[in-house]
Amino acid sequence: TPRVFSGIKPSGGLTLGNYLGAIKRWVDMQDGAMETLYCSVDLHAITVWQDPATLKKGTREIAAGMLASGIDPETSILFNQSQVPEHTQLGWILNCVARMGWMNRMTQFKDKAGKNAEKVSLGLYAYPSLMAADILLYHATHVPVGEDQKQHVELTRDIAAKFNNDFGVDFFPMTEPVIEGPATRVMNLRDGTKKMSKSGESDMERINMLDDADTIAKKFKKARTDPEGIPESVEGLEGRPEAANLVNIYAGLANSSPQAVVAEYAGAGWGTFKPALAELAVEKLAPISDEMKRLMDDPAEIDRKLARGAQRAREIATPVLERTYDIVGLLRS
Ligand code: AQP
Repeated sequence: TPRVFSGIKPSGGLTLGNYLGAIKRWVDMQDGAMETLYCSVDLHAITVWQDPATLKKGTREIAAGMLASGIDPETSILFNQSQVPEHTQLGWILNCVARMGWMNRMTQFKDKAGKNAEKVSLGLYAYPSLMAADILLYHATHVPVGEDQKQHVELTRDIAAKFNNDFGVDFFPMTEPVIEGPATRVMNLRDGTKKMSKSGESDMERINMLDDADTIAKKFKKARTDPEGIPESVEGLEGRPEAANLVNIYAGLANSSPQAVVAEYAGAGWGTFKPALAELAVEKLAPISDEMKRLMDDPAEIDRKLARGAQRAREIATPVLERTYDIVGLLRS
């Protein structure tokens, strides 16, 4: 059965990048024919230091963000990773399948570790193998992700193929990354060559889902651009990462395409485009952030929904883990 899995790390507040690159597309997929599982991946968040109280709050914020954006916890299975212990159990087995050489090629690790590779946690290095377990535990066939995660989904396929080959089984599927739409890579507002991240240094470089209307307007106003305005056609955005980013964000929010946005604003200066973008962003995000705040006022209710989601996730995960243990030769009591 085709099945969708995806997750977000509670390593900070949700950003517009998470919304356009992930959650908004998850909502669309939920209404299709495939079964959908969406997850807050707290075990990935702790690969770098997290303040414990902030982590709990962040996990609930992600759940609230998904619910407020339209993830229906009856249609989709919405849960938090550490509440389904099978993720770590399968993760260990896959650690023993994945090769050091494969992990060494992960560009996200290189970016995050930088010159400090000796000082980062072992978990940060192994994280793509736990991500493979997240996906394969549900035999997920499709993983909607942003461009930045493509390499990790490819690694998941390599791990699945090696497992199947080593044990002579046809057990784990070859998962497809699903990367589509105009905003699969939302960039940093101050530097269009870097992606917009939850944990980036300055708050001015990202739009947070909980930002108010004035903050959103201020951040777009101060966003870096170049002296040229909106070109006559999308070709005119080449080599202009900041300009392309703002056009892509507009297209993502408007359910439109960069071509259509450029056609509408051809020749306009940033003084026209940026306020229009801010207005569109507020129109789309304010209802979501209002609903998020309302949901976060009742953490016990979020926890109940997550507990129910974990229970449903385990119904799928338990038999897959049992079978994996059996294939590997691990005794079960
Ligand atoms: N800037 C982005 N543009 C498009 N998609 C994005 N995603 C994240 N940032 C962008 C997508 O959101 C999903 C969840 O990502 P994540 O939070 O689990 O991990 P991340 O990509 O490492 O996110 P951050 O915001 O950069 O977190 P930090 O700063 O803590 O490392 C994924 O599908 C991702 O593609």
